[in-house]
Amino acid sequence: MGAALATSPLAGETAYRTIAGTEFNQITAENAMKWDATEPSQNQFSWSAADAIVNFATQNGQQVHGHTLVWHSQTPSWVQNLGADALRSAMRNHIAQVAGRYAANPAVVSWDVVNEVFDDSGNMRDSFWYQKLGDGYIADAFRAARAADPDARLCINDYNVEGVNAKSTAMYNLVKSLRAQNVPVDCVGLQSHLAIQYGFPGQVQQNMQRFADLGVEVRVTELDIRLQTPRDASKDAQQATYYTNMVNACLAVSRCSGITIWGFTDKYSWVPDTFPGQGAALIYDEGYNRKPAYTAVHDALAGGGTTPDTTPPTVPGTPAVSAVTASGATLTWAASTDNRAVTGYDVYSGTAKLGSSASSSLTLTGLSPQTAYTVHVVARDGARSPSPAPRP
Ligand code: 9MR
Repeated sequence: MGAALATSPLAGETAYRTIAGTEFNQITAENAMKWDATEPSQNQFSWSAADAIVNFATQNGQQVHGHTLVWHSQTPSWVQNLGADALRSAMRNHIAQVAGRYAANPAVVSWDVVNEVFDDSGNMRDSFWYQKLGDGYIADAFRAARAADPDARLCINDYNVEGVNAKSTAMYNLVKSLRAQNVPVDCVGLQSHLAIQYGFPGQVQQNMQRFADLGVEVRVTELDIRLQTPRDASKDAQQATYYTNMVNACLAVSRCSGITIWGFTDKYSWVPDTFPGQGAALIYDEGYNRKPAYTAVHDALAGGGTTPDTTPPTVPGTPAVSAVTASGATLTWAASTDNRAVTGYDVYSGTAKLGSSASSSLTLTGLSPQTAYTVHVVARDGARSPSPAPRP
């Protein structure tokens, strides 16, 4: 269980240091290991903030996930202004110096080698890296990182790749193709900057599993779940459910190696600056009090450990049908409840599964025209114990 840490409160606030040092066993530098922090001018390296993170982890028996070697953002203009050959050399040198500095340090176990190489549609991002070097910079960066730190797990990291969607499928295809070319990609980071008003992404567990089936580790690397401020009890509860869902998805996939929250206190979060009117995305409030989201994460982890979950979800409500077309229909049902969390629903006709949904509604397509269907809905929880006796 990890957290991203910010340099200034880590240096100056006792409450921040205490929670950061005791509640998490892995940390990520929120900004201190990025290119603008570590190599602000060419070949002039600045290690103080990055070292502070690594030293803090060492003092507290924690691991460090390095973030990030090659990114289009927070990269100084001197890098962006280089020509192709000089850019390639600067990238290799940066990776050699930054990953190399901590290669012998047992605390530093992994690196985000490249970050956010896709645009929002799942095409290659038209960054200065791509414009000058083509997509070959990705394989090149991984090989340089392997050479710099042969023992570190090397990751590719991105946002909006949590569920099954066009962008995560592009990521899947890239990782598959890199590994087929023996490029040393060991893990995929699902950033997971979620928002309760946009719904929980569909098929997170299935998405993690398809990456796992390629032989790579998966990690939730930057989890936060924002809402439209101010908080209230109902938003807090929905946020807590989303945290539970994310932890349960990871627990259900053996190659999901952990979860890092992007911060831990609402006092320090990138969200309000980037999305005005939104925030409160983390598990502690601004006064370092635990929120329902904290309890959700804690209980999901405890439940996934020594105590098996033997309580199935309650039976979902009878599905109501609407929007009937020649070959489709929408089903909606009253949600199940569960002692931990409902993770999804499956819709059956007899023994045939017609579809699955993360929410209490599903639009069926591809049905036979002029045909009556009798369907029932089954709820699932994180232990994958289905709800009792399907209800027609
Ligand atoms: O949280 C980081 C914030 O303090 C920085 O100003 C910002 C600059 O781009 O980067 C934030 O962290 C990002 C992370 O490095 C990569 N994924 C998205 C994160 C949120 O923007």
